[in-house]
Amino acid sequence: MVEDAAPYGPVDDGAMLVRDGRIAWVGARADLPAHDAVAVERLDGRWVTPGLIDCHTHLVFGGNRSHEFERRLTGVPYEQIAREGGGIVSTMTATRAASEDALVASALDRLRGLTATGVTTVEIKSGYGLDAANELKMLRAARRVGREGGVRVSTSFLGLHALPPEHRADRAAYLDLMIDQILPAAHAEGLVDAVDAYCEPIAFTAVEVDRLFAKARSLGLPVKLHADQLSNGGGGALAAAHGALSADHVEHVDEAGVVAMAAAGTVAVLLPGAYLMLRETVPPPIDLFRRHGVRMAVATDCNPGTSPVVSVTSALNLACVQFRLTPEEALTGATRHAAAALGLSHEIGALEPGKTADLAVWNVERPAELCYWLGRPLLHRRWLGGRT
Ligand code: DI6
Ligand code: FE
Repeated sequence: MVEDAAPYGPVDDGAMLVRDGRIAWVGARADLPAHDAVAVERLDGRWVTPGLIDCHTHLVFGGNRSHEFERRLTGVPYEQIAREGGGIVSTMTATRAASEDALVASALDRLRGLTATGVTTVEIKSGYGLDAANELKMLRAARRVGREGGVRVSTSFLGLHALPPEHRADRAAYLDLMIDQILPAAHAEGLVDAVDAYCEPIAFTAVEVDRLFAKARSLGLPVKLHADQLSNGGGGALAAAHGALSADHVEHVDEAGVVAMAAAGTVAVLLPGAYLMLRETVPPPIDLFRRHGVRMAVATDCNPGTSPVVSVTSALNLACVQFRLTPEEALTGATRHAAAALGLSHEIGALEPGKTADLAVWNVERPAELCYWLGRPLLHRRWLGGRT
């Protein structure tokens, strides 16, 4: 399948030439140019897509929060658990207690779910360490997941995720620490590909995020934002004002925010797993995104609190069923538009000459099946940079 301007842009009876890990040519087999291929792989008529891209995850963390899941099912709200010192802070405690090796091992275990659903690139955030040693530990673990897990990893620094208990009486000191010390230190170690923040009444304010993003830009780092998930806090517009790669969740973004995102080219990253788990009832404004030409990506948001989802094809299903995305939109959201959300459009996300040969080969008869089955294994093979 060649994903081009048209939906899917399918090529029937197609062929592809891969050279030095990159796509050299793709098209109909009848048009295959003369070549000196050293190896030929026959895919027996199977569908080929770009390797899927999970552009928003918190794959590295300690413990899990199934105990909070049980409480929430009895009606206790997510925000209440967070305010009582559970939520992100409970995962912080488990993450601080875990060694880097243990974090890598548990993340690799979860990663197997993602790669089994065709993922070749995964974004991984910090944000459960919330102090210098543990934020760096998480980011180093994320880099190792890339080296040891057979995927490309893009990291995001999420120091402004929650206020840790030791700073409850001194918020300003926490901001100084994260923005002026830990972010630059992590960046200097080559651990940061982008900077993210959680902008919500239970987390950080627009003014605080503004300061973080100014620092990120002074370091030359792109930004993205957990925006307008539980409430409309102007997060979409804030992200756009900073030229953010993406604004994520965006259930409650208003039209002014959507217009600003369109003008800035900020991708709307939809996270239907979190929407499901939190039993949300206000879906993101899909029609506004369509009308104003905001690109939509779809990701798992894999995290222990609001989205214990380790299957990107399940996220595609949930985006279609809950948000009424078309299967074409959903699949584009885990390929071309997910690449844009990571600032990697020049490298991945489409089957085009020059892009890396990150491919997923599927046992399906129609591409819509990738969004239709819920939990059925569909992957035949995966290629990363031209290698299975
Ligand atoms: N992503 C996040 O970072 C927060 N919610 C979300 O969808 C909090 C995740 C958590 O509760 O651990
Ligand atoms: Fe998230």
